[in-house]
Amino acid sequence: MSAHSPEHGRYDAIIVGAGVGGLYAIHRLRKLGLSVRAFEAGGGVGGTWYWNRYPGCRCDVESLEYSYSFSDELQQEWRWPERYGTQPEILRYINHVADRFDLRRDIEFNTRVKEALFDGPTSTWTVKTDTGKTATARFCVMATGNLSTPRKPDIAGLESFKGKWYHTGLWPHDGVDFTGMRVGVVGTGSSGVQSIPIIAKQAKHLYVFQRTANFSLPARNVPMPPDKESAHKAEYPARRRAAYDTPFGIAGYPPPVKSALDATEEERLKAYEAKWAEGGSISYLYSYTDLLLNKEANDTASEFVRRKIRATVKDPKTAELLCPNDHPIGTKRLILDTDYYETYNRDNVTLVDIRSKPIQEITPTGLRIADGEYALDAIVFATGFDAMTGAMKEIDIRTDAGLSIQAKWQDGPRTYLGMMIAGFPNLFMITGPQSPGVKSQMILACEQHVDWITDCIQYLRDRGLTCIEAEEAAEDAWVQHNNEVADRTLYPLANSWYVGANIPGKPRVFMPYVGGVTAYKKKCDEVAANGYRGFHFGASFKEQAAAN
Ligand code: N01
Repeated sequence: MSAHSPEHGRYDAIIVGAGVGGLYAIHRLRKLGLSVRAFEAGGGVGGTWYWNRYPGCRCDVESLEYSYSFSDELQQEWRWPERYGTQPEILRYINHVADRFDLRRDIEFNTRVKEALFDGPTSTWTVKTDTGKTATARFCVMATGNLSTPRKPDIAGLESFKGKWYHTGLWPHDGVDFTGMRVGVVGTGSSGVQSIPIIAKQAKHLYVFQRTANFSLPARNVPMPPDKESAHKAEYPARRRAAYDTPFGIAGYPPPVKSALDATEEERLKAYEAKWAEGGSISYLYSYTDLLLNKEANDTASEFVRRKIRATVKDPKTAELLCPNDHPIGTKRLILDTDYYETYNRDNVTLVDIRSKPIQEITPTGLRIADGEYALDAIVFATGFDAMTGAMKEIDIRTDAGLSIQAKWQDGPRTYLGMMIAGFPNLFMITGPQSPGVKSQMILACEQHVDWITDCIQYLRDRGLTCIEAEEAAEDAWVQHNNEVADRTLYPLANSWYVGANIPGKPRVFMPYVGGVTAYKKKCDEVAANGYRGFHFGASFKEQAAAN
């Protein structure tokens, strides 16, 4: 079969996904002289920003930070119109990057990878797509994203509903006009909280079905101040480097210096008030050193936000329902909003508590909970994703030694550095589980992984090596380290998607690395500098064991 034939292509590297990570992987690996092919399920580039087009969708990291750093010309020339990028603006930027670096010619759109099989003797991966194509490559890079497998809840009767229903993560491209409709939103995570104020302005009546209240802070979005932009751009390279020396991969926030418990009540209120006025989640969590480590310290920050909710929402019963009380602030993704709590003061918005009265069924005309039926014309599921492992497990990833990702990860993900998996040679993940990815600035995280992967492939090529695989012992130690680091924090206390709590039956394992970007990058760099310590070159361990 000839190379690049439509039925079966042979490449040096296959990349699964053309979001932020996949695009940069195309760019870097191509520069290394590799032939690459990317498969993308969507009809365009952008990954999460391609799919999540719900009203109000906006990044919660400031746009001057949430952008690629690999091209100084790009970061100098691109103009971000607002403090936080909207979904359309970010997608426009990603499309610009794809065009500017001529990335599209190596991408097959509307093509979902269904299977990936590793062949030990030839050290190659063969992938099969839902369009009937196969492709073979030495390396396979999974740029499949962490929040890319939308989950609508299994509520009885949905198929009988006569109105329209939507998932925020699969939003129609031409938008939805809710004018004059009775709309139900199920879910109050970031997607719900961002979309609710906009939908409320359109709908005749909006019912928000809340199971768990979440903490949200005001984003304080503004048009980009020209002086802020020019000051940032004047020191862009230094700021990008500085970002790696921060826990969340975002520079510009002075690190906290003392415990919340060493401050007086008055000092704390002043500090929290200033952060509340400034807007932004990192800033708030940076108020004190121990907000994510000590429950008593955290209580002070959590209670401050609860007081703000009570002061904002006029109906005391609604305000109390909106006050989170089952997790410390910051242990679930801290949300940034525009007018979220204020929205509950509108006459056309009703908060419905489905914790005490769970949803029973969806009927042809609405949604029934324990105390009656709510008549609806449309339902929006802002119910989240099978996070971090969902996209990988949707693909049938196997080796000829009989391993499958489904079996290997049945009790939770196991990786070395969140980039490779013992037993799966030459398979790289961009921002995989047990890396800081979702707990950091995602574009920085993608760039760091792609740079590391590119250097690793260069190392192999320079030495005529064809295969690299994580050692089981190194993986075990990394998984243990991840758990120990997480257990020293308050994160495991929350029923979050970080532990898979939103998916019934998913093993409860804390998945992101929360030891901070600085420590993580240092570890990755040390591993590479020491000849890829913890990795084995050559045939798969399993095959070697079988041969001996
Ligand atoms: O999803 P979520 P999301 N019945 O999982 C509820 C990123 N993001 O799409 O908490 C009733 O956070 C569920 O209730 P509970 C960001 O990292 C970023 O909002 O499980 N309710 C919860 O309220 C974020 O964290 C941005 O009790 C059900 C909600 O649905 C991540 O994506 C914007 C239910 C799901 O919340 C995911 O956010 C958007 C059921 N059966 C997203 N099942 C920005 O950059 C679930 N729920 C700003």
